[in-house]
Parts: sequence; C-alpha cells; structure tokens
Amino acid sequence: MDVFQDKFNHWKNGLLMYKFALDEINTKLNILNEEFQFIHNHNPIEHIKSRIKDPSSIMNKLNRKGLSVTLENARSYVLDIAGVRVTCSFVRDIYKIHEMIASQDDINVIQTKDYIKNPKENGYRSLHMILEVPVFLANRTEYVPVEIQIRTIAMDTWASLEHKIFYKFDQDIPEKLKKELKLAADTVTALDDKMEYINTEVDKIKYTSKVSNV
Ligand code: 0O2
Repeated sequence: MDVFQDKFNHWKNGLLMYKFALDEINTKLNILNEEFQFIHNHNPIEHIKSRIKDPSSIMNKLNRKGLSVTLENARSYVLDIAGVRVTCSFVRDIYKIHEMIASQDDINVIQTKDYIKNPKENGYRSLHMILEVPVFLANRTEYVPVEIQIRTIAMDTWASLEHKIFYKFDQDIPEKLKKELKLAADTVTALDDKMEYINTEVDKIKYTSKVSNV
C-alpha cells in the first residue's frame, strides 16, 4: 500500500469515531425534543443539522493554531470535528436544551461559550457547548468531543449570511458592511425579544383560559 493511501486510511478510520458520536448526539436530541413535545406540547427544536468537518478545514485549523498536521493533534486540539447546529424558535428554548443536555449522566460538558449573553464584537450570537460523548465500541468506550451550536432561527439567518460574506471578502469584510451587519444583528436581537414576549403572552392567555375552564 502506498504512503498516501496509508495516510488516507489512517485519517478515515480516525474520523469514523466522530460519525458515531454524531449519531449518538442526534438520537439524544431527537428523544429530548419528542419528550418535551409530549410533556409541554411544544417542540423546542426547529431543525438539527450535523456535519463532520472536512479534513482540509481540520488541517487549516491546525495550521492556524501553529500545530503540526497530525490526526493526534486534530483529536486533541480541534474540538469541533463533529458539529451539530440546533435551531430553536425562542431564546428560552436554547437554555432549556442546554440544561437538558448538560444534565445527561453519560455526557461531560467540557466547555460552554455563551455568545448570547456576551455577543462577539461583530454581533454574532449563539450558545456553544463542547461535549464529550461516549461511543461504545466492541472492546472499549471512547469519549469523543462534539460541538453543539444552539441558536434561534433569526440568529441562524444572520450567521449564515455573515459566514458567506466573510468568505466572499476573503475574511476581510469592508468597514461599511461590518457596520451594516452589526445593525442587522441588533435587529435580530430585537426580533428575538419581541417573539419571546409574544410567546409569553400566548402562554398567559392559554393558562388563563384553561383556569377559567376548570
Ligand atoms: P465552520 O466553517 O463553521 O466550521 P477554538 O476552537 O475554541 O480555539 P473557535 O473554533 O474559533 O476557537 O471557537 P468558537 O468561537 O466557539 O467558534 C466555533 C464556530 O462557531 C465557528 O467554526 C463557526 O461555525 C461559529 N462562529 C464563531 N464565530 C462566528 C462568527 O463571528 N460568525 C459566524 N458566522 N460564525 C461564527 P469555524 O471553524 O470558524 O467555521
């Protein structure tokens, strides 16, 4: 077998673990969503999208961090090889999902970054969690890192556009567009607040009419 094929297989086998971890976390999220629907008559999750970072992006990230490009370094230092993006309707659902995941016995939360309470300077908002998920293999259990990004639909719309613009301008967005993006991010925050308010009002009306029907 030639060296290239050997290396390719080494990476391919190494990344298989991340696919198993994604399968596990997707199952967990679907169960939580269905259970929540059953108990509260409401789906906190609108969409779930998952992906394995492609090897060239993993290698770029190792280069950016000044590390040599090895599978071992990728496993230790690139914690978003397996990524799941969860979109919700309301901000309070984001924290509900965060809490439900964090309280699962077999999951270790190794990092939480709250870019909703502390948005990035460009306006980016999202809740990020890095988890260790157990993958049960025939002869051992491996703990595999998975990044979950939880955001509202409005935050997701903003982030998708910003991501495209970022790459369109080769990571150097013109000042004028940066300002416009920040203004759009403020509008997204206002929209999320308004939706949250309307939803709370709907709950209050539903509760009052239930009580008066007793
Ligand atoms: P891609 O293409 O989405 O995978 P660290 O690993 O902790 O040293 P990192 O990875 O920058 O540093 O951590 P962070 O801040 O948690 O960001 C991880 C991911 O969040 C990014 O992955 C993006 O998906 C998303 N993200 C973070 N900041 C922004 C932002 O300003 N705009 C948008 N649109 N997305 C953001 P990647 O690997 O950068 O990209």
